[in-house]
Amino acid sequence: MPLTPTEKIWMDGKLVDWHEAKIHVLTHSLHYGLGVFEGIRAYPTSAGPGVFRLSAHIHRLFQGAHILGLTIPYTEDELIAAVKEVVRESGLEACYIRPLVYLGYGEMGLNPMPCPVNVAVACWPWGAYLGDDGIANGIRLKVSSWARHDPRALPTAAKGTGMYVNSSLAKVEAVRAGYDEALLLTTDGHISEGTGENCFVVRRGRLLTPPPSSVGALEGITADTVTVIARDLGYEVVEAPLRRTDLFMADEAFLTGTAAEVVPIASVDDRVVGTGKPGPITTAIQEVFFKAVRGEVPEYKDWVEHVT
Ligand code: PPE
Repeated sequence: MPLTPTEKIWMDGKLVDWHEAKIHVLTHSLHYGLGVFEGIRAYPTSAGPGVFRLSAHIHRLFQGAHILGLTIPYTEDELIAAVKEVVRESGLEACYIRPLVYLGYGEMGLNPMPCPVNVAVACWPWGAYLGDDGIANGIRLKVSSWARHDPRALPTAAKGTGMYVNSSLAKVEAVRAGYDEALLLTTDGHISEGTGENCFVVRRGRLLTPPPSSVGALEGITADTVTVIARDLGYEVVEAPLRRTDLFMADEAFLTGTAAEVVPIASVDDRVVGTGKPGPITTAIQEVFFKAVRGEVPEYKDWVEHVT
């Protein structure tokens, strides 16, 4: 999906033309990958674009920075305002929003402390991450030969930029082998997460998802959204350690993420999951999710944060 430029990118408090939003090649994070980012979506609502769970995403950005030892030189409210400004400037009703905190130009070497902490916020139109067909009919998933990095080696609770090398390795392997997405296991063989999504399994009417902190998965905001929706629909949702065979034996399974949204899993390692078609619980959750993000569900309207 090639990028479609929008008008402006927010860089350290200023709106810069998209094509002028440049950094020096000796930017610290470009070399060593110490940075933190977010992925947020805005959806069209009856009151203009609404940013879905904006405050929760900005809060996670600050928590990630705290974990990585980075001090963001703005408040959460200032970055919330920056996101709203960028979305307003874009004139888009629906977009993907990318706040990025990185170490800028200053010194080289592994001690990042002398470098300035810079912040940028961009947005652009981004369609279905795993394809419209994936959302409607399910995706083909492959268990990766790459293990998810151990939380003792890298703090997986932070959405750290350099940590995505692990996701990219897995994604490329899966795509080259003809699959839509990769699923990463922990080094001891438990399901962790997709390259950019959390994983849910449905068995005997119950939803199961791995406990993020023990399997090195990100605590997904979409996973939290889906958990609330599923419980409100009357389903039990539990965190449980899962292995790949739990996917083979599942009645239904799906992935969740801001970019990916809610995507049914049609097969794992060429084994059909359930009937191979999106199951009734997945479909029911998808239906409420896509209404909630558009501000169409009264009990979830606080999740939608308008930009004006
Ligand atoms: N795990 C990982 C590793 C991850 O990157 C994401 C989001 C999630 C789980 C789901 O989290 P949440 O968005 O809060 O539900 N991945 C972001 C980046 C994707 C990208 O290609 O870049 C996203 O979905 O925005």
